[in-house]
Amino acid sequence: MVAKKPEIQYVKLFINNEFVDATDGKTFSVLNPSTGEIISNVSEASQEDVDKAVAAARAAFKSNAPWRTMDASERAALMHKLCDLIERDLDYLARLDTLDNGKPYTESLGDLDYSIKTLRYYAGWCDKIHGNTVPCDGPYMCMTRKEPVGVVGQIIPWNYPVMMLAWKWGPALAAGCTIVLKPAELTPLSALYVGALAKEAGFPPGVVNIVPGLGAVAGHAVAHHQDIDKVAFTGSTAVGKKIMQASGASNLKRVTMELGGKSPLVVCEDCGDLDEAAELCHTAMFGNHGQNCCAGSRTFVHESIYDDFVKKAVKLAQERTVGDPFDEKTLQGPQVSQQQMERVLGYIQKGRAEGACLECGGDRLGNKGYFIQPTVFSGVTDNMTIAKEEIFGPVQVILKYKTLEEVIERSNKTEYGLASGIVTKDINKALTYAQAVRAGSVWINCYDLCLPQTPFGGYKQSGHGRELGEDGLDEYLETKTILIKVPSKL
Ligand code: TXE
Repeated sequence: MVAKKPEIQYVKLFINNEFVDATDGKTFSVLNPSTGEIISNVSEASQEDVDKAVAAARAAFKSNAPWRTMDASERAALMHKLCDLIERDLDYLARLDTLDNGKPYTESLGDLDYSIKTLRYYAGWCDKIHGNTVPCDGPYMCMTRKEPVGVVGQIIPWNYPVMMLAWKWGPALAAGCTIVLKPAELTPLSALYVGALAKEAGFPPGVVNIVPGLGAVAGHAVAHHQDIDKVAFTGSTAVGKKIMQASGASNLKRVTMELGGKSPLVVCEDCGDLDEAAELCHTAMFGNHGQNCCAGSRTFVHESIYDDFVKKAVKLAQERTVGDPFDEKTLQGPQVSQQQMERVLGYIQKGRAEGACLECGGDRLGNKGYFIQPTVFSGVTDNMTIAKEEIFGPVQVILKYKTLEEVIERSNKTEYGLASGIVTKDINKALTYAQAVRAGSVWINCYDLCLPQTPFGGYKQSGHGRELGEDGLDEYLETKTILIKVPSKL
């Protein structure tokens, strides 16, 4: 079955529950990565527009504003209502992300299902955010209160448009913050539609604001804003560094960020079923066209099973169906943009030039849209560029190792530390690896499980702070200490 292309409904900035043009009337083009054609022109937020969105978010955060005086359980009800509306319009939203991002329709549906679960998980937290009573020195009682951090700026990427919104909105709304969201300029359409649903759900004006625009303009304005209390960012490490600097140069806003990765996935000699292991590594790498921050992008395979594994990996890559993302049979659509496609092809070129063995793929597919053949490299060594840098495309890099000790050391020889995985039947080996690897997530006999309940984030240059789970909520809370003098200590 081939899903129908959606009609576009919202292309303006969403501020104070209204869709408005950019102050200077500017727009930017959003392209269909399957064809390179323009889908629509979207209003482009300037510094002035970001100022307006922040002012709306600040007003909605005032202590007497409806959002601040409403019961926490009512906040939860609003979040559930938003989820009900996303469920109602699931098919439309999935088609929107497929058109805008190029991901297969069935994957867009999966992203939405997971986004709803994330928002509902955080809705459950709203009235369970507790402080403490603290036994303290002297004739005092002490209690702590958890309060929302305030107005938050959220800058998200294009690889999971609705899902990244849900990861950011869930904890922020549960905590009682107000939001200025800057979606990626490549994929702003689904966020704007969810903005309309938030209004329909009954969120007061100014609680969520959406300012599509360019990173260097709208993103820059959010990162440098004097009246934003926290910025949450997902994107490249290079921009992450700029955002930390912007915080230091402006108002020391809190910063959390989830950045790139070069995650090791180790297949041990005792992995059990090699077909299953190859399948797991294939999905870990090729899911979302390789455009996944925690992709298993360094596949380490034990020397005793290396050749057999490579054969299976190549077969899986060759069988992968690449094509129209609206076709339900498609597993891989186009890369998100021409720039990303060229970047990935550049890495493939480097892999060849530096002596890796190209087992299959390696080229662009067709001459319309941004499709790339699923590609597998064997004979890769740690010093090669494709083993060190994030490719962010459908390119599997297979390395050979001998001992557990060696693969631990090599796994950690990276500036990143987002995720990792190991496939083995030996629990001691698995737990040795899990303790030694310097990464925010370790998946044993599974991969890429980012569940709403479990914290996710990076060591080293893969980021600061955590998203999801209770840890993700904490990042949107301040702790206030209240001390009360009592007549005597009892
Ligand atoms: O990312 P950018 P790009 C990695 C991946 C990819 C590479 C480049 O390796 O190949 O980054 O992708 C906003 N101030 N990841 O160029 O530029 C931008 O508008 C404030 C990993 O698309 O980091 C968008 O909303 N904001 C990643 C967001 O940052 C700025 C997901 C991400 O874009 C800005 C995406 C600025 N100066 C890419 N410049 C992951 N961790 O999942 C840009 N932005």
